[in-house]
Amino acid sequence: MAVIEIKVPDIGDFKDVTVIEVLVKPGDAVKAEQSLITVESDKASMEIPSSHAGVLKELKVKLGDKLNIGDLLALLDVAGATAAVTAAPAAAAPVTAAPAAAVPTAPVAVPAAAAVAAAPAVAVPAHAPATLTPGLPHASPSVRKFARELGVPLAEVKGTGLKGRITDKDIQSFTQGVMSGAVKTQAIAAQAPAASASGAGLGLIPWPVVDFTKFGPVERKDLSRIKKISGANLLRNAIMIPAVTNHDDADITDLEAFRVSTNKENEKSGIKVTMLAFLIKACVAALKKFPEFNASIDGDQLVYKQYVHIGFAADTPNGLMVPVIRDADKKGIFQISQEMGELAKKAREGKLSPAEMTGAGFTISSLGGIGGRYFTPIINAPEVAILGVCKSSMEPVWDGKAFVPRLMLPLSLTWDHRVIDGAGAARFNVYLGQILADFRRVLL
Ligand code: CAO
Repeated sequence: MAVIEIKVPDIGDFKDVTVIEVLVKPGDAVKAEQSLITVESDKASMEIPSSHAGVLKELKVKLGDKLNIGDLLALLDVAGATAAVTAAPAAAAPVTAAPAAAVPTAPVAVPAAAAVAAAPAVAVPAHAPATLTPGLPHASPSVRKFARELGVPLAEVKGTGLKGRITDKDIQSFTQGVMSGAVKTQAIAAQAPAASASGAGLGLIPWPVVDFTKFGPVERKDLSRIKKISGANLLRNAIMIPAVTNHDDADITDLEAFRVSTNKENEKSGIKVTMLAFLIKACVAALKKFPEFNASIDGDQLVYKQYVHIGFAADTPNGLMVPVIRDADKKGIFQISQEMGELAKKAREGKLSPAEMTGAGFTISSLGGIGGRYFTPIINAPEVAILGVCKSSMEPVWDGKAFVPRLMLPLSLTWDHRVIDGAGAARFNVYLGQILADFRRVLL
C-alpha cells in the first residue's frame, strides 16, 4: 500500500475558503483530476481535484471547514499508481504530494453566485464578480456545470436541497419537465440565450441520434474535462453574441526581419520572440485607440477597462486554454515573450491557476505556427472582440508601379455587433495593420 497526502493546490489569492460540498467518501475509487470537494470564497467557488488516481483512504476535511493552500485534504492509496510513489523511500510512510508541483490540474473556478448562462469556467477567462449577489440561485459548481452543459437556466429551477440549494436531481427534473422524452442535450443547450424567457427555446429540431456502428467500427472516448467546460462556454458565446468577422492582411515584411534579427542578437538570452508577442503589443495600441474593443456589456451599461489584459489561446493536449498576459501595456516584447512561454507551458501541463486564466479584456487566437488562411474565432464572453491570426506568406503586392514580394499576415477580427459596428471594426483592423507594418506609428 502506498499512501499519499492530497493537499489544497494553488488557489490563487483565495484564503480561508469554506468546504461547501464533499464529492467523495472513503473507499471510493478516484481518478486523477476527479473533483474531491467544492470550496467557496466570497468571490468564487471551485472544485479541488485529486492529483492522482487511487482509492480514497481517509478524508481530512468536512463541510464548513476553512481551507488554505497546502492544507491536507485526504489520504489516497495509490498502490503502484505512480512512479514517484512506488519509488518513495519509506513504503509505509505517507508520501507528501507538494500542492503546487504535484497537482496536475488547476481547480475549476466558477463565480459563486453567477447565473448559469453567465458562469465562466476554467478554459475560458472571465471576470469573477466582486461580491456575492443576493437572490441568485444557490448551487454548487458541479451542479452549475451540469446545468450549463444542458443549457438549463438555473434561475428557473426550483431547488429542493438544503436551504433551497439546487441539486443534480432538480436539474434532471427540470429538463424532463421542459421537453418530452426524445429531447437531446444540445437542443436544450440551444435554449440558453432564451433562459430568461419562459423556456420557449429557439425551436431547433433535436440533435440527430445516430447509431454509427451501422456504418463501420467506432471507438467512444469521454470528452476531456476542459473540452466539456469550454464547449458549453463556446456554445453560449456562439449563440448569444451577434458576432461578425472582418478579414484583413497586414504587411509584416519589415517586422519579421526585425524579429529574426532580434532573436539572432539575443540568442544567448534563451528568450525566443515570436510574432504573437508583437501582435499583443500592436493590439495594446489598437485597444487604446479604440477602447470599445476593451469593454464589456453589463446590463444597460458598457464597462470600459482601464487595464489592458490580453488572453491568448493555447492548444493543449486536453483542449483549448486561454492564459492571460496582464498589463500588457506596461510590458516589453521580451517580458511578454517570456511570460507567454511560461504560461503556454503551464497550460500544456494543466498547471494554470484560475488567476492566470481570468481577467482578459481581449483575446488573440494565433494559428500562425500551424497554418491556414483565415478563420472565424468565437468571442470569449464577456469580452467583445477576438483577433484570429493565421500563417504569414509571401505575396505579390502592387505598390503603385509594380508587384513586389511582401510578407502578409492574415488577420480575422470577430466583434460583438451590440458594442462595435462594421466601420469601427474596419478602422481597428486598418490601424492594427499600420502598426504591424511600422511600429513607429505607436509613437504618433
Ligand atoms: N506566421 C508564420 N509563422 C508563424 C506565425 C505566423 N503568424 N506565428 C508563429 N509562427 C512560427 C513561429 O515563428 C515559430 O517558428 P520557428 O519555430 O521557425 O521559430 C513557429 O511558428 C511556432 O510558433 P509557436 O506556435 O510555438 O509560437 P507562437 O508564439 O506563435 O504561439 C501559442 C504560441 C501557445 C499561442 C501556440 O503554440 C498555440 O497553442 N497556438 C494555437 C492556438 C489555438 O489553438 N487557437 C485556436 C483557438 S480556436 O480553437
